[in-house]
This record gives sequence, C-alpha cells and structure tokens, in this order.
Amino acid sequence: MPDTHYTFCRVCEATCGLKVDVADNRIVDIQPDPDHVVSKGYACVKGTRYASTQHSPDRVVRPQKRVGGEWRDVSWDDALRSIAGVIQQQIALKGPQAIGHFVGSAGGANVLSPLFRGALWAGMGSKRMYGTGTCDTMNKFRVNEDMYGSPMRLAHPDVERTQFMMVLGANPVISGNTLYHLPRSRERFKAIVERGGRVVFVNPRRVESAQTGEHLFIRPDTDLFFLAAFCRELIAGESVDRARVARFMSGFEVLERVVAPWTPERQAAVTGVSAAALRDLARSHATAKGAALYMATGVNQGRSGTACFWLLECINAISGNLDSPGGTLMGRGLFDMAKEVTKNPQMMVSHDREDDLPTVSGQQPAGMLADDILSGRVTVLVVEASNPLLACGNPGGRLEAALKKLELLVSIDLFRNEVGSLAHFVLPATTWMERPEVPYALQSFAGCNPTPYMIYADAVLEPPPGVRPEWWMYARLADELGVTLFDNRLASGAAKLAARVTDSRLGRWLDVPNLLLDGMLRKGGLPGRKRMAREHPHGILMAEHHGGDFLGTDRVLTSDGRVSLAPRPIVERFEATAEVLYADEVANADRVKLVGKREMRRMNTSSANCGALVKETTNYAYISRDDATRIGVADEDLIEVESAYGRIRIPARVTDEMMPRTIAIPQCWGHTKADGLPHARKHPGVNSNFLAGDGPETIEPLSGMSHLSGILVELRKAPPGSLPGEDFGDLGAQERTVAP
Ligand SMILES: Nc1nc2c(c(=O)[nH]1)N[C@H]1C(S)=C(S)[C@@H](COP(=O)(O)OP(=O)(O)OC[C@H]3O[C@@H](n4cnc5c(=O)[nH]c(N)nc54)[C@H](O)[C@@H]3O)O[C@H]1N2
Ligand SMILES: Nc1nc2c(c(=O)[nH]1)N[C@H]1C(S)=C(S)[C@@H](COP(=O)(O)OP(=O)(O)OC[C@H]3O[C@@H](n4cnc5c(=O)[nH]c(N)nc54)[C@H](O)[C@@H]3O)O[C@H]1N2
Ligand code: SF4
Ligand SMILES: [Mo]
Repeated sequence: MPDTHYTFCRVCEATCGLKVDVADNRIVDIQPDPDHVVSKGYACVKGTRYASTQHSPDRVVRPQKRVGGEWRDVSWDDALRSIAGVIQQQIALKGPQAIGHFVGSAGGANVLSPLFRGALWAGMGSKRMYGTGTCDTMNKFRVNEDMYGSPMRLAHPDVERTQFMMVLGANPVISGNTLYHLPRSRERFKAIVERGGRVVFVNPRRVESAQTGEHLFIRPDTDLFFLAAFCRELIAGESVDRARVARFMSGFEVLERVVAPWTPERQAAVTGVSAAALRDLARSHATAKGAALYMATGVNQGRSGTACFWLLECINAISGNLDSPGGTLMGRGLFDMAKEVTKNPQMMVSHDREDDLPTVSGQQPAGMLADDILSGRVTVLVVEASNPLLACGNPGGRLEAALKKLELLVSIDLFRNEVGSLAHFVLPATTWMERPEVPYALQSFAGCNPTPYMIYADAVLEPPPGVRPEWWMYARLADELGVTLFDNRLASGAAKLAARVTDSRLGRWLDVPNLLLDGMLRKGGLPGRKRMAREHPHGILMAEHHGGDFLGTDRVLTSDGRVSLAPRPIVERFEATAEVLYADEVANADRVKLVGKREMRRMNTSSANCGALVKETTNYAYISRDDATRIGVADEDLIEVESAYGRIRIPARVTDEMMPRTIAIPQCWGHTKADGLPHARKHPGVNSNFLAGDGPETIEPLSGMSHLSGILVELRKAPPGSLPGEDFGDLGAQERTVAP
C-alpha cells in the first residue's frame, strides 16, 4: 500500500498543492490536491509528471569530477576540499572578486539555499554573484527600491476584487505567473469578466491567457510609449487621485512633465495600438471600481524594462489604486522581508563593478558574465540550478568559450546539463520532493499573494545517499575555507557543525532546515512545522488583505516615507533615451522583431530531459501569415533567422496568433551538447539565444537586465539542403572585443 503525502509543486511559482503516493521511496502517482486552500485541485502536467524527473536514470547521485574526458565519482570530502583549494589559491592570486556565483530560477524556489549562498559569498568578500534574475525581472526590484525603498516591496494586483486588469508581456495561464502567486489564473480572470470587469492582454502574440477577456496586439519593446501615453491620458482626463498623491507621494509634477509629450497618437505610430483603443482603455481604467496593471518578462526583457515598470507603478499609484481594494496591494509575509533586506548592503543597488553597471537585489548582470571571464576578472564560477549556456544571450557561442577558460567551474544540479558537461565538478542536489519547505520567499516573506495563506511540507522522499541539499554544500565549503557565515561566529559555527554531523544521530537534533523553517513559521504567528504538516497539510488561509495598510505607514521605506513617483536615475534615463528609442522604432518599423514563448510542457531548460513531457524533437518559429507569404514559406518549412549577433535555422509554424512583423521562438531549446541529458539531445531543438547579444551595449544600465525580447531580426527561407541549428558562418560575433 502506498503512503499518501501532501506537498506543493516547486516547478513554477504557482506552487500548486499535490497529492503524492509513495511506496518504497518511489513515487507511484501524483495528483492535484483537491483540498489545497488556493490551488483547489489544479495542477499542470509539469507537476503531475514530476516522477519522470525525480526518478530519472540520468540524475547525478554522487559528486563527480572530470578527469580528462571522463567523469569519476568522488567523495564529498574530496570534491569540497579540491574546490576550496582552488578558491583559496585564486583568492590569493586575484582577490575575492575572482570568485563568481551564478544562480538560476530553481535556486529561487529554494528557501534555504539563498541564505547560505549569500552568506558564503559575503564571508569570502566577493560581490561577484550573477543569476538569471537579470534575464527575468531585476528591473522590478530596481524600481521597488527607488519608489518604495526596498527591492522586495513588491505590489500585486488584487485579482479577487479588481474590475479592470491589464496584463502586459505575461501569459499566466501557461507560465503560472511570476512575482505574485496566481494558481488557477484562468478561472480568476474569468471571474473578473463575469462580475462585469475587463481583463486585457497586451501582447504581440494572441496568447492562451487571452482566451478569457480581451487581447490587443502591441509591437515588441514599445510598451514604454504605450505606458507613457496611458499615464498622460489619465492625468489629462483628471483621473488622478490628487488628495492621495499630495498626502503620500512625491514627484508628481516631474512625472506629469516627462509624460506630457507622449500623446496617444504619437505612441500609436510605433506600438500599433490605436489612439482610440488606448483612450478607451484609459477611460475604462479610470471608471472601474478597482484597477490594476501588471507586467512581466515580455516587457522586463526589452530595452526599457525599468522605465516601463516605473510608469506602470506610477499609473497604479496616481490613479488611487495602489493600496486600495481591487487595485494593487503590498502584501504581508511571515515577517517583513522587505524591511530586513534594507539592512543587507549585498541586497541593495550598488555600483561597485569596474564598468559601473549596477548590482540589483544581489545580482550582477548575467550579460557581463562572458566578458568578466574572458577579461580574467572571474576565474572561478559556481553555478547553482541554472543553464546559462541556453538561458542567456550567447552570441557566437561566446559564453561557452568563456566557461572553458575558467580555472574552476562547478555545477550544482540534478543533472549534468550543458554547463555541467564543461564543469570540473558536478555536485548533486536534492529535488524539491526531498526538501522540507514553505513556498518560495516572495510569497512567504514578501507576501506577494492575493489569497494570503501558508503551507509547510515535509520532504516526501529520502534523497539518494550521495545527494545533498545546497545549504549543506555551502556550509561545508565555508568550513573548508575557514569563512565565517552570517557575520556571526556562533551561528556560523552551529551551521558548520550541523553540516558536519548531518549523517549522525546528533544531526537529527541539529537539523538546520527544520530549525530555520520552524523559526520562520513561528515568526508569522503560525504553529511550528510539525503541527502545520499534521493539522494543515493543505495549507492554512490567513487574514484577507484589503489594502489601506501601506501608504502613510512606516512600511514605505523611502527616506521621506513617501512613494517616489520620480526617482532621479529613472527619470533622467527616460528623458535621455525615450526620443532616441522612438526614432529607432520609426526607422525600423518594417523590420521583424523576435520574442520568446513559454510552453506548457517545458520549464525553461529543466524539463528538456523529461520523457513524460517532451515528445517533439524540435521547437518552432511562430510567424504570421503576412510574414510567411512575404518570405515565401509554408508551415514546417525551414527558415533562417538572423540578428546582429547570430543566425539560426528552425522550422516555421504559420499562425494567426502572431502580430505581423513579429516572430516567437520558444527559448531554452538547443540541447545539442549536454552529455548528461540523453532524452534532451534526441529532442534538441534550436537555441534562440544565439540571436541575443551580450556585453555592455545590450544591458539596461539601471537594472543590469539583458535584452532578450524584441530583438530585430531578418527572416528568409533557409537555403535548400540546410539543417536546423545555429550557423555563425561569416558573422564572427564571438570575436567582439572583451569589455575593459
Ligand atoms: N530568450 C529568452 N531567454 C530567456 C527567457 C526568455 O523569456 N527568453 N527567460 C529567462 C528566465 S525568466 C529565466 S528564469 C531563465 C531560466 O534559465 P535558468 O535559470 O538557467 O533555469 P533552467 O533553465 O530551468 O535551469 C535550471 C537547472 O536547474 C536544475 N535544477 C532544478 N531543480 C533544482 C534544484 O532544486 N537544485 C539544483 N541545484 N538544481 C536544480 C535543472 O536540472 C536545470 O539544469 O531563462 C531566461 N532566458
Ligand atoms: N510552462 C512554463 N511555465 C513557466 C516557465 C516555463 O519555461 N514554462 N518559466 C517560468 C519562469 S522562469 C518565469 S520568469 C515565468 C515568466 O512568466 P511570464 O512572464 O508570464 O512568461 P511568458 O509566458 O514568457 O510571457 C511573456 C509574454 O510576453 C510577450 N511579449 C514579448 N515581448 C513583449 C513586449 O515587448 N511587450 C509585450 N507587451 N509583450 C511581450 C510574449 O508574447 C509572452 O506572451 O514563467 C515561469 N513559468
Ligand atoms: S502550474 Fe506550476 S506549480 Fe502548478 S503544477 Fe504546474 S508547474 Fe507545478
Ligand atoms: Mo524566470
């Protein structure tokens, strides 16, 4: 008889409740948990088929060392000692900034790992921490810090009460949403429409989410002009809550001045959204009882993600919707993480890189990784839960060339992915089924959750004996390096001891995850983890959130306690670049722009090796009928897509979903080189990030965000006889000089 465990999925941020049947430490079945307090019986295939990843024969289950062309199993002690040895040698030779770290999206779903990795790097004195955060959403953290005083003061739409919701550059029905918790998004969007409200998706693709509500095409990377005009229209139409603005905000006059030139007519010329459509939306927004604008990766990854999110937050704020029912709310977590992080200089915007690009929320720009290695600034890199070779701009394979130059490359992962294949060591981590946890930090600690609730889940499975959680690896490495963690000898000593004795009986008492998770739950006034698991296995609903607890309170963490509508660095950049970008859009109006596309059965690169999910052997390039006719191709024909950085060949899918002069290619394919992902290699597809650039010119200077969406490309029919894949031929992109 299998045992039934209740847990929650950690593949995406929806963290749906799951019912997992287990026998002999193996998953027998995974079903959605019908009693989970928020997901209520919803889960997608990535969650219900997780057994195929969990029990994959390709999983790395012992530390591995590359010796010549071969992989050898080594003991943890040997692996960690060798790694610490090289780190010490490189610190002696080049200083601590030569020691880099790179974290991916699965590292963000892990609640304890960030504490230990941050503490180890701070303890070593290195600020060289990168991550796919700068391919994803660092613009939002930058704006939060400038407007509200903390990167983690992150507002979310009050989905349950709003009467007008506009979503730019996101597709929550497929993605599970990001930076606020929204399982069952389709149902919740439908409820808005059913109560007489409007939901509008502004997107260059008619996305699955827009099957509910309305859809409006927008040309990629022009949201800046749409949002500026939307803001101007609200101000011109007297839809500003003047009393609220005067009482709680600063900088309104500056905002009013800088958006003044951006009329609905002017934006229409580059966005493709007519002035009439914009005015209609603005009217509807102004009269709705509760309105909320939301944006995500599609806009974040443009050239002006920071300015776009600033304008979007200003629209929410000046219209009286910020901190109001049906508008956007500042949630409360188990403790005030937003306030806590302001005490940690590692987490606040700083400019200590040689090139003055910022570190935002603890991350340096991923788009500078290749330059930093090729210039010799970084000689050691530890990659946790990431696959930057596919996930980041990689013009001409430049990032691969850089990784090969490192003195030491370590991959902490479940599998030997593309990065692992080049690494000196692969360190095997536990899966989320093997970890006790609460949902990831933004939900649990920053409260980005329209339905406040908490859940704690014990580990469902015992990990294979050679596998360890990340916190343990960092604590053991700190021990080997003689580094003090948390700037606190006592806590550091306890953590190191706990890691040393994990496998002994003492380890059961000094159980770090359980002690920390217990502390977190109790801080939020909840029962400890044992009672949570026993009495609330489907989660526990917490007090509903009605707003009115942010503006004018000490939760606004700016120096004057007011929401800043005109942070100087953002306004200055907007004024310096808006006209230039506009002229560029006018000049390039006839050209094609590339965007990404998330697919239901794939999570970034993580699920590529999962036989239960991935059946197709390739991804496709989605193009409009107009474009197909213009370049003379039909469905399934191979097309060539070329940017200033690279060239790929990929089969086409001709569809009415795409706005003419745009193309969507699902990213994070192109598994041609991982020696530990056999299924993925038989279903390789093509890596669209060969078309993205890297280096200073491609980085948004306020947030360090990479430019991954809205890239100008040329389309043509592929030459007869050519094969899918990349072809840099005469392009020579990898020869770009290294940034000084
Ligand atoms: N063109 C384009 N590029 C993009 C994007 C886009 O929209 N367009 N999106 C960007 C975004 S938002 C992101 S977040 C990145 C995603 O890219 P990454 O952040 O690199 O995430 P994944 O590709 O999913 O890689 C995750 C790796 O983590 C491993 N893993 C899974 N769980 C665990 C765990 O618990 N512990 C450890 N140690 N490893 C684990 C998996 O096996 C896999 O190898 O891609 C970015 N790249
Ligand atoms: N199934 C699945 N779920 C996932 C992931 C996955 O890989 N697969 N990845 C996870 C991760 S790491 C993240 S960060 C989240 C991301 O969650 P989302 O941000 O919702 O990600 P996408 O589904 O890629 O939606 C981005 C949308 O932006 C549109 N777009 C592109 N450029 C522009 C533009 O310039 N302007 C506007 N207005 N729209 C634009 C695209 O057409 C696309 O529909 O999803 C997470 N969930
Ligand atoms: S929507 Fe996200 S959290 Fe829910 S089951 Fe699917 S992958 Fe897991
Ligand atoms: Mo992401």
